[in-house]
Amino acid sequence: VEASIPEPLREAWRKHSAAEFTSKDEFEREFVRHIETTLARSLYNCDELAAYSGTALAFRDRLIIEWNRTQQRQTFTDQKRVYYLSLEFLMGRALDNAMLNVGMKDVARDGLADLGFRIEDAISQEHDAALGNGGLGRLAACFLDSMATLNYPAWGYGLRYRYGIFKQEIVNGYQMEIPDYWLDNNPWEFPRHDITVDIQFYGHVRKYQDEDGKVCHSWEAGETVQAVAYDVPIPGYRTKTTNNLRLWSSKASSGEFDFQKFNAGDYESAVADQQTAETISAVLYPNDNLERGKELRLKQQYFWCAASLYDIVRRFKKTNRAWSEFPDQVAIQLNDTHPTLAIVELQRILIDVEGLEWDEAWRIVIGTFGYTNHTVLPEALEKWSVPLMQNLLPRHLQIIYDINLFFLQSVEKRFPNDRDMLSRVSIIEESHPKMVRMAHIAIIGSHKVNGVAELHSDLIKTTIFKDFVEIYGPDRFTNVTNGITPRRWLHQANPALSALIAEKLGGYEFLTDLTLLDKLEAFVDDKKFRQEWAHIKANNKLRLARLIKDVTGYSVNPNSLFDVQVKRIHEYKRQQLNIFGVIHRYLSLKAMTPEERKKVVPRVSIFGGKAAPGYWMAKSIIYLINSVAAVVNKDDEIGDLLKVIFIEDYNVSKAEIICPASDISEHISTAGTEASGTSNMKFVLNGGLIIGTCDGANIEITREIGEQNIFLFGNLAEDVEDLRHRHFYGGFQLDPQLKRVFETIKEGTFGDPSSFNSLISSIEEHGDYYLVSDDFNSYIATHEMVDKEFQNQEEWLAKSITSVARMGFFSMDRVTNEYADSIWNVEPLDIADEA
Ligand code: CR6
Repeated sequence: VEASIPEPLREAWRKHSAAEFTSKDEFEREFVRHIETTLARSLYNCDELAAYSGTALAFRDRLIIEWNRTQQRQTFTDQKRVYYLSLEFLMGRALDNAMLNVGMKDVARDGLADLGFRIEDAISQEHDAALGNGGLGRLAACFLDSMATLNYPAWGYGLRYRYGIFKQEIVNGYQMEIPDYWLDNNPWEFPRHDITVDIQFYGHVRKYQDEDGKVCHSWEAGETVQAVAYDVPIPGYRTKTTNNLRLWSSKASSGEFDFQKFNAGDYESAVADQQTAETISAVLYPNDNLERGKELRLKQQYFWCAASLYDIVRRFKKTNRAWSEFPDQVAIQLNDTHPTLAIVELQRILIDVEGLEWDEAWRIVIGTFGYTNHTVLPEALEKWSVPLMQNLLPRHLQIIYDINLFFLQSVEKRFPNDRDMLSRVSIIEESHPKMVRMAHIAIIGSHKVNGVAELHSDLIKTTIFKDFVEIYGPDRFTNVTNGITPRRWLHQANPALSALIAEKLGGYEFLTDLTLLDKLEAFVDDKKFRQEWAHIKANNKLRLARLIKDVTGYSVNPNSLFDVQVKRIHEYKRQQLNIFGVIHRYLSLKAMTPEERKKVVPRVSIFGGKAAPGYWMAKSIIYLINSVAAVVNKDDEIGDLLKVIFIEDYNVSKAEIICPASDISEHISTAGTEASGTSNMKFVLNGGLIIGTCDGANIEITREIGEQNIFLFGNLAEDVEDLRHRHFYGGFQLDPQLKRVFETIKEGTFGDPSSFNSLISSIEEHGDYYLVSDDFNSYIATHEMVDKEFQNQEEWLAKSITSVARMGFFSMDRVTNEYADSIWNVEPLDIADEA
């Protein structure tokens, strides 16, 4: 507040306050000014990258003006805010999104044309902000877009990784990982060197008595690292609200200790300390649905939670309210268990620093937090070893033990003599070493726990968290089915389709009320509309065919059926089922007469996705796909009838080209393993049909669009356990068609068969945990139906249009409103109604 200018001097400020460009001419002026001053270039020296930067800087100025107004207004009205804590924000590119949200893309296009550039070329210069692995990180990004669009006072908090998810290169069929250094030329962040927090690690706990004789605890640091804030403005679509994403970067703290070393002439070691501190926010862990328990990861988690909470508490304290009002002012959502330490940290601040009594503090904590679970896979449930935690966060471990003690005492009272129950729900797993179960802290310390699709939310209540439902009753648990932002995933990715829909519905209101799409059903039988719809899909396929040519060198026939599976490579997502199916198709084609082949629908099987660098099975799946591609794509007898494509380095900006171009996409996880999936929604919203299992959000998509519009196959979640059991005890029968596929691989048709041994033996010999063999027959049969139905283009188009019309439910805006009403209890604040 000392930095605030006194009232008599403010007139001069107001007179010169920054203004937004509002016309093409003003945009051009801003663009040229940035090129000539900020970038120190000129019209003799302006390439496409500079044109991108100039455009981005012009738009950034607009965003930051709105950002300032939004923050001032939110502070002034002082109502409840939401804080979304996520270790991942998979944002993708920002410029196109900013232009569309602000409503100035046409202005920029014309302005750039005047100055000698194509807007598409400028847009494609931008490096993706890829601070996430997959669906979880992308969900966080969709949240930010939606919260701003709906005018919720909301902040995201995350880590400013120097390296995002690695860049994938395919070399001789194998995945190689290249570091993703993305921060050069990133105009979207504002360093806030004045907003720093000292974060402590290690050390010990000092117990003392205060003047009143109360026993207190103080955590004496062993090491201190500084967190520096970097702010990223988040514009809403056609609203003045511009929210904030605050990312923390680590730096050596300028404490005494370093200076002592420095003065003692130990320059090198002072620099080494600096580097150690900087490694905390250096790199995103590249695992999706897997936790590996590395100390640096725990350091990242605490660093980010502690900095964010310090910031949130500081903001709350400025309001001079009583602590009991904290949950009326602050809602914190935990994106998975990664930020669970925030629960412990808030309790620590309240009792150790602010001097509250335990019970009062704990009521505040529970009122503040909500926890979203994103998986039931056991290998993804976070556990930290007690010795590790003891060493790194000694005071937090004590508090965790106290939380556990009080919790177990209350359970004991309700369920006397049930020792098994106590050991099952305890925060501490009595293993060697003992482990802290983070999900248990997250459940005990939150007022709401939600899953991300109906089946998934049911599963967590009946399996992994069953005991907690007994303890707390069903009200603490709820479902909020995931969604996607239609701004990026329809309007931005598929402008032609968005324009066609707008033409039919009389405007773009559907982008902020996606249920309006249902009006499209009235046009399903409209011949001309169908043709236009088909034409847009054909163009999108051409655009993808160009991308494929660019990145793989293969030419594909754009009239083929485009069959797409793009997502992280994982055994549970079953890309192996897909590629075995492709081999089966290849064998069938080879066995056909030329006459029979004439009736075949040509197909392009398109794959994309990254494997975690240490996940060997996933890497051999990629290698198999590329090995099959190498054989099939040069088989002249087969020609266009089958092509296999692996698009390297699948990311958000590639997804924007791929999703609008699919005829059919694959969402084929073993039933009960995919919590929700969100790309399924993106493909259907863009007029692609899907083939899928009864898993995650596929089930609700089916309910919304109708089962005649989706290709479902495979065993149900309720039968999975039984089947797995039978594989081990009743013997295992390999599906005969899959057997033929395996024989072909073993004969060396796709190169040295030993490369694929573990892939095959996991099914043939090791219990086929993911039920590839059980589902193979129905998978193949369903693909035959796909071929058949694709030949009836009119019917296919009707399905495509009807499905899009019924996708309103999957808007992220519905999701955000549900969280706001049932978990956060926050209201929107439209800054346009300024007093
Ligand atoms: N991997 C789920 O697996 C879900 C997203 C977002 C995932 C996926 O089905 O759609 O979260 N889970 O809710 C985790 O990351 C733990 C994912 O992206």
